[in-house]
Amino acid sequence: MASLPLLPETAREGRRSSRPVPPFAKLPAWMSEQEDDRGDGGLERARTRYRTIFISDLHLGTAGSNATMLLDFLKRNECETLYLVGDIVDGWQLRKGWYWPQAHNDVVRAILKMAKHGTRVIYVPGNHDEHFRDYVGLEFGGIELLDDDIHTTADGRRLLVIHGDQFDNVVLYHKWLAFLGDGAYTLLLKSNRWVNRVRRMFGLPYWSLAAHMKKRVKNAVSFISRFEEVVAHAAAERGVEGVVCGHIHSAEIRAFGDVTYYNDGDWVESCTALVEAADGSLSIIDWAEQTRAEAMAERVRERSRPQLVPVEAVA
Ligand SMILES: [Mn+2]
Repeated sequence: MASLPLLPETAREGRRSSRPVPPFAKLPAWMSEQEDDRGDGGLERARTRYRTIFISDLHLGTAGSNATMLLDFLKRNECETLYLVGDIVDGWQLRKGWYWPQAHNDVVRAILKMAKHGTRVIYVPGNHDEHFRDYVGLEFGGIELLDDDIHTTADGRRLLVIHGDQFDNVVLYHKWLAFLGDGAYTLLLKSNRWVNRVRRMFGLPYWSLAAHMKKRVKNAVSFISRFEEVVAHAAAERGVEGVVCGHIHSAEIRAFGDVTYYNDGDWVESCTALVEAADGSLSIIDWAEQTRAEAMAERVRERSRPQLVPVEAVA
């Protein structure tokens, strides 16, 4: 049998330039190294570079997680340091029943890939992934696990990075604390973890401040502002200029005296992240809102593009 004729050099070249074969066949196409060289609309695919990105409350392993939206965010943005500020994987939910769609897997792989390609990834576990708290100080696949951390911004401010569940009981018993004093405050801070450890032992679901808040819609606003106050107070006690947390699924930047409170929001109820620019300024990105706005702008551009009339039609 005759061997197949070799392709002429030019034809082979042409093939190669059209679409290189990604080295990781199993990874989603956008995760391949050559993605940006495809030349399909350059600007559209350009990544925004930040100094730091903070995300939390992904709740992977639950149906409520907007993993697809998050994948799009991770694809379009890059950073020197990525902080995972807790409730990344929902261990409490996974215990009840295994729910792990492909998109959730892709998020984990995308983060691991960022770590592999030079992004410093720091994972500060929350209450829904508190099982990881037993491993703080260790490193997995280039991801550092820490109880909390101090991040120094480009303009030299020190920010405490912590999930925020540590303050649940303090928030709840806020009113009484004025009478009970500092000892009670410290005790409440410690008790929260134990309460949930006992609940876990008895197979009870995690007691969630966010869920508690939603049941009392009338009081939700005061709950949120009380949480913000309590966290900012804790940051002031630590002598830092600011605090970055998650937990209550409510993105915010708010000044409390000398301390700035930052909450990076969530990827369940909203699709928000906190980002630090090269100059050290921080802002909240609402990815759902941003993609909506971009889609609208694209539609307007399409409409205003001059219509080409074929020559035959004119004749
Ligand atoms: Mn939480």
